[in-house]
Amino acid sequence: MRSSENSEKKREIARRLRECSSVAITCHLRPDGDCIGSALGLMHSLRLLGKRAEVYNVDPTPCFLKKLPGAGEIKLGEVPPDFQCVVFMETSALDRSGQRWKGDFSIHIDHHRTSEEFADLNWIEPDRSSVGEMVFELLMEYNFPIDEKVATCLYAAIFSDTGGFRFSNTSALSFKYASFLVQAGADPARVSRIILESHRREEIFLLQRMLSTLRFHPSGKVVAVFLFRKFLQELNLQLHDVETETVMNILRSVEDVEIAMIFKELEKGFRVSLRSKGKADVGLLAEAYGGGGHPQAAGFNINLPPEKALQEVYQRIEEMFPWVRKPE
Ligand SMILES: [Mn+2]
Repeated sequence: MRSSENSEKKREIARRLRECSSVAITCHLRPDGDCIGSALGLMHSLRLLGKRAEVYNVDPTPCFLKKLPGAGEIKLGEVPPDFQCVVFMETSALDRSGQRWKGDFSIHIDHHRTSEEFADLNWIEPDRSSVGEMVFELLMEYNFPIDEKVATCLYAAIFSDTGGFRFSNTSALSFKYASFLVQAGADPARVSRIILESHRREEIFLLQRMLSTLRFHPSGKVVAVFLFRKFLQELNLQLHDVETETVMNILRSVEDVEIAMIFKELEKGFRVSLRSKGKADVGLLAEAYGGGGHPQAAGFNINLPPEKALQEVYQRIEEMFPWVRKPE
C-alpha cells in the first residue's frame, strides 16, 4: 500500500519536473553531503534536459563539499520568485530550509521520519539510507539523463549518509544504486577523497582540542566530546564550516560504544549531535528534547552549562535505553 503510494508520488514528481522549464532546488539549514550531493545531482540532470536549474541555499556549503561538481555555482540566499518549481531537498519542514516561501509549485523529497507534508508534492521514505538514493531512483526510473557529474554528486550523497557504506542504514539497494552510479562515471576514490580526505590543517587541530574533552559514560556505551566556541576562535574557524564526522567516526570506533555525541557550544547552550551504531534509536532521544533525525543520526538543542547538559543527557539515555546502565 505505502509503496504504491510512493511510486505514485515519484511518478508525479517526475512528470512535474519534465513539465517545468525552470527548477530551483534548496537544502536544509547547515547542509550536509547528502542534501548537497542530491541537489547538485538533480540540478545537473535537469540542465542536461535544457532546463534552467539552480541550487539556492540559505546556509553556505561546508568547505569540503565545495569540490563536488557544480558546488561553486550554489547560490547563497532565498529562491527568487521566477522559478516554476521549487524542490525542497530533505528539509523536513519549510522553516528547516530557511526559505520563507514555497514557490508556485513545491516538491519535498525526504527520508526523515519527522518530515512534514508542507509541499504540494511530498515524497517521504524514512527507510531510505539517503535522499541521494531516492533522487537516483527517480532519475533512473523516469529516464532522466545521468552523466558523470550527476553520478558523482549522487554517489557522494549516498556515500556521505551511509558513512561510506558502513552505517546501519546501508542496504542492498544502496550498493545496487552505487554500482549503477560508478558505471555511470562516479569515481569512488575521488568521492572518498572529497568526503573523507579533504581536511584543512585547522580542522585537525580542532580535532585535537575536541578529543581533549573526551568523556565516557561509566557503562562505556556512551561517549561524548565538546566543541567549545573558544576552540573555533583560537583556530579562526566557523561552526558551520567545520566537518565533525571525523571525530564522530573516532568516537564510534571505540569497542562497546553504542552512542556517540558531540556537544557543540552555541551562543546559548549546546547543539547535541548524536550517532548510534544501531542498538539505540537516537532519533527518539532527540525528539524527547524537541529535536529530530534518524534512528542512527539525530540532533537537538539543550540550554544548560556543559557538565549539567552532559549529566542530563546521560540520565535521559539511561531512562530510554536501560541496557546502557548494566555492566556486561
Ligand atoms: Mn540525508
